[in-house]
Formats: sequence, C-alpha cells, structure tokens
Amino acid sequence: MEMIVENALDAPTTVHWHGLLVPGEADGGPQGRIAPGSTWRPTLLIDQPAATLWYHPHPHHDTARQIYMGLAGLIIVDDGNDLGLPHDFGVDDLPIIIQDRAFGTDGSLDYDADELGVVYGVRGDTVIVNGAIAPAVRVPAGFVRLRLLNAANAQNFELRFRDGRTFHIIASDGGYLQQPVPMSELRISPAERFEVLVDFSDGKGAVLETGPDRAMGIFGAISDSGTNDYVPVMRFEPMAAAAVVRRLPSRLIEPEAANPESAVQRRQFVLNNGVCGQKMRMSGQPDIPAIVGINGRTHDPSRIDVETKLGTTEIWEITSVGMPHPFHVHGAMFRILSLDDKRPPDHLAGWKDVVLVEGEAKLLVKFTKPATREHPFMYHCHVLEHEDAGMMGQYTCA
Ligand SMILES: [Cu+2]
Repeated sequence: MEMIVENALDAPTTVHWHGLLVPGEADGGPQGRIAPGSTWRPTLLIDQPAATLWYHPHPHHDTARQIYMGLAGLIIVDDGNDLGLPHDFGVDDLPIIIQDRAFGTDGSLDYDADELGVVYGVRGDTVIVNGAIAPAVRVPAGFVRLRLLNAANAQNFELRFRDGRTFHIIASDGGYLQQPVPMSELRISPAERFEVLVDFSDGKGAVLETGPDRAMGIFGAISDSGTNDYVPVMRFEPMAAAAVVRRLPSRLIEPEAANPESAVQRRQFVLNNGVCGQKMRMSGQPDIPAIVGINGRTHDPSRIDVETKLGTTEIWEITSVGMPHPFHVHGAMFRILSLDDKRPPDHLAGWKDVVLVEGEAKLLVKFTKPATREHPFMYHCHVLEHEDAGMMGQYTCA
C-alpha cells in the first residue's frame, strides 16, 4: 500500500504508524522528517493480525504540540475474518478516540507546556471524543463494538458506564484476546487501544464516563472543580431497529504462548523524570542529576542505545521513577510477563505495544522487522511531554 503524506504545516513533521509492523524506514519515527511543503511516499506491506492501530506525528521536541492540535487518527487492520463480531463501520463498529483538552475563552485550543506540564504531562479539563465534546451516537439495540483509543498527551482515562454495564474486552493493541474479558471499569493509558463489546439490547440509553486519573493520586481530578467526580465522555442511544449481533462469542483468537525461555537477552530500562536541579538516588550507585530520560540519559538522535537481532525475543524490564509512565516500543509487539512481579490481568495478557508501568513491568518483546542506524525504531514514554523532553531511546534490528 503506497501512502502519500504531504506536509502542509509550517513546521517539520513525521507520521508514525503506531502499532504497524513495518521496517524502520517506513515507520515514521523522528528520523523520517518531512520538511514543510514536501511529500513522503512510504510503501507499507501489511502482514499482521487484525487490530486497531493509529497514526500521529513524531518530530522530536514537537510531537506533543502537534498531536494536541489535532494530528491523530485511527488505522484498522482487517484480515477479512470477522469472527461473528460487529463489523459494520459507523453502525455497530465505532471508532472512539478519547482526548482531553483545554480551551481558551475564544474556543481555541490552549496548549501550555509549562514546567508542571513537562513534569506531569499536559492535561485538559474537557474530554473530547473524535474531536467533539460529550457527543451522542445512535446504536443498534444489540452488541456494539467500540474501538477505544486514548490519544491524550498524558491522561489515563478511567472508563465506566454510569449504569455499571459491562465492557467485554475482545482485543488490545496488537489484536484479539483469547476470549472476551468482562470488566465494569477499564483504565486506558496514553496510546493504548482496546476493542470492547457493549450490550445495548435492553434499549436503554447509556453514558460512558471517566473518573480521576488514579495514577496521579491527588492530582488526578479531570475537571477544574478539583473533585473526584466522573465526567461524561459520550452517550449511546439504542434504536429500535433490529441489531445485527445479539450474541457474545465465547472464543476469539488465542495468541501464541509467551515463552520467556525463548529470550536471547535481558535488558533494564529505568524511566526517569526529575525536576531540574534535583539529584536522584539509586541504591548502590552514586547520585545522578535528575533528568527526563531513560537509564539516566536523555534522548540523543545520534546515539543508538540498543541493538537487537531480527527474529529473536528479549526480556525488557521497565521501571518507572517519579510517576507511572506508559512505555511504547516501535516496530515490535510484546507480551506482558509481569507487572510488579504479578501476572498481568487477562485484558493485558495479549499482544501489546504500550503498557502503563506503575512500578516495574517485565515484557517479552518480539522483533520481526528490520531497522537500520539511519532509521532506527524508538522506544519511549507516551506521555508526550516526557517523550519530547527526552524520555526516549532508539534501537536497531538486523
Ligand atoms: Cu513518562
């Protein structure tokens, strides 16, 4: 598939296909700079399971602002096997891109990456879905598939239905889960996707809402009021017309077993975000200046941090310092082996490309696409202000 990406901005940009497994030169990382007025024509060979992916710009130091201003969209990889699931796009298969924004008095987007914004990530007091504030959608009175994407700069959304109805999670970032996982509350972190089925056969309207970001503790309130209230995300209005899908499938597609024995390497990554001037203390090591970086080093585009071998798997142990960080790897999918030494919950047990690391996460990363020194793959925190400030590294795969 040939893509035509024309940069009509007055700033350099790139377009990264988040979750798409393509070689480094087609990945759209920061090294794939498109100058204002020029066009990039990558050819993308799609050879991965059905999944909900997305695309967004990735120019170093300007990713956060460009995404905030509106550059993000969904990609659906469809393999033609619908498994009996809702798949009528826009009818019972809906894209739900959730973001938070702050608006100026004239209604313009207010992006302010002040010092606090860099430390905690920029957050807004208004939730939007596909660019609209608290929209409503009419749905068939049956099972409806929601393709949820958190495209916020930093906010973890704590989703639930006001009437407590169930999310049946059928897929995560990299594709289907083994079977639907019922949940009444679902946290979705920046860059994460979940496909969920929701049953509207009772014909009753339902409100999807989000609560305070629990990863941020007392700073997690989403609205200006500073309370712990849930705020509406969007509303669903079932229609009397016959629904296409009335049954929840019991089995989906079982991912291959995650075998840590297959790993050829074990690596540690510490995600640091410090406030300027602070020192950071790690046990058994001398104090190092607190920086926004990984393993004590801020991102350097001329430095290759990790070299991997094509066709292998590695165990990556990620540790968050300062606050929970959503960690994303380009060009590869991974399985979560453990979160703080505990098995991941079922909805996080499938293929993923981003994980919220609250303490320590152990990942089994599978490298299936090549990347050169000129066009390496990135790994980074998906709090966009952290990424722009240097919480990012790059790896080759050959
Ligand atoms: Cu971060």
